[in-house]
Amino acid sequence: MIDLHNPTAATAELEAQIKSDLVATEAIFKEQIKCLYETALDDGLVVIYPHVRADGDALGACIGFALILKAAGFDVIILSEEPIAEKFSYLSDMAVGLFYPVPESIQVQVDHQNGISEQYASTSETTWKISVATANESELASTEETKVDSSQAMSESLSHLNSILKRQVVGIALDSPGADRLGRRENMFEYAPRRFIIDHHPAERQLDQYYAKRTTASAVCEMIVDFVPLLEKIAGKSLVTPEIATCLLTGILTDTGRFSYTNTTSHTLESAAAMLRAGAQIRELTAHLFDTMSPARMQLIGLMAQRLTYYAGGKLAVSYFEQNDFDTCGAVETDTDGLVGMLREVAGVDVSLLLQVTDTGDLRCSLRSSDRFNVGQYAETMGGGGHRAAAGFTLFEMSLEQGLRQLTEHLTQQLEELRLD
Ligand SMILES: [Mn+2]
Repeated sequence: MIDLHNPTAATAELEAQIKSDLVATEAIFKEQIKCLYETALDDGLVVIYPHVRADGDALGACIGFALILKAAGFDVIILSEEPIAEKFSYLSDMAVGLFYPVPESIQVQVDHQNGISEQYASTSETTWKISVATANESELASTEETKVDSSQAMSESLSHLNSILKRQVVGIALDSPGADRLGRRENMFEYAPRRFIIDHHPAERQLDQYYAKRTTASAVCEMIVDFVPLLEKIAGKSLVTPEIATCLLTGILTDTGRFSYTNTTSHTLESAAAMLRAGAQIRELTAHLFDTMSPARMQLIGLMAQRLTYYAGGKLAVSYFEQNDFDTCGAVETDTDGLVGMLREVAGVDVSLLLQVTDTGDLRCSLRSSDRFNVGQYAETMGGGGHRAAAGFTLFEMSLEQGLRQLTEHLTQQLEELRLD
């Protein structure tokens, strides 16, 4: 039964919260814009960082934002952990020359000595040292390289990355509360002379003058939609093209499950409406993002359904993927996106858990819940994070059997303690 109780009080409360959140983030956005104009207009480079395993929101926000900043006259690049997923190739087509996946073999290490942070971008054969004077943040003390041996391509990659980091005046993390979800690029972001964060995840991280956090935003793309008019005012021209609108609508659609999750608010719909007015094609996008799946994904759904087990009297649904399932099905990473949500859709299920054995033998755990159990909080206790209704974490060096046993016992106990009826 659908419970259509009178939600007047809750609605008023949420609307008031959104209103005050918007005022707070607008103040931060203005600080960010001021900083961009003060530091990044001439030779500086703005470097945008999506989180690892970037999803539709991270990619849509990074590419949309990069195009907006470029239109406003800034030099900008997106440093990504991995190449763009096939499903989002229409986004990368818009960002030719702006999107740079850091080659997998490159690591950046940092040493602190006498106020100098030394970054080492290295592969197994080569180490390049990039010295940055933190005392005078805008100035590079020296750059030297210790080159042992490397292929031409790798040497070019290192030199490219080197020049990006040397010119970086502002680093911007989107859809991630800072460095902790940036993987190998953590140091590159942390040592940007100025760091912006635009994010909608609840996080413990200390707020600062350039950290815009709005947990009432369905997606970071929704936040970028609010950023644009402030920048347009200073730039003195309109900046949103149909392409940019498509990027930003992508994140709103994917993070709200096309306007169906509890994070969908009146402001979300207004933001989406603004993108439609700017030329985003909603039917093409939803058809591509939601109504099309690879044969491999259908095979994975079959495996997931076969292995599905219920616990806690049907309130907990659990399934898993083994390491060789991907090869067997010919699947790629994105083929599992959202599958854990499908388990949650079974009538009576409050929490769903999907385990996946990774290439490195770790256990990736994804959780979804009805709004009666906070999986974000649970994931945090396991070293991960997320939202109330969608979260995840990784158990390192744990076998599938062990992980299944521990997590189902733990979650069953917690669900039973809640005494949901
Ligand atoms: Mn997001």
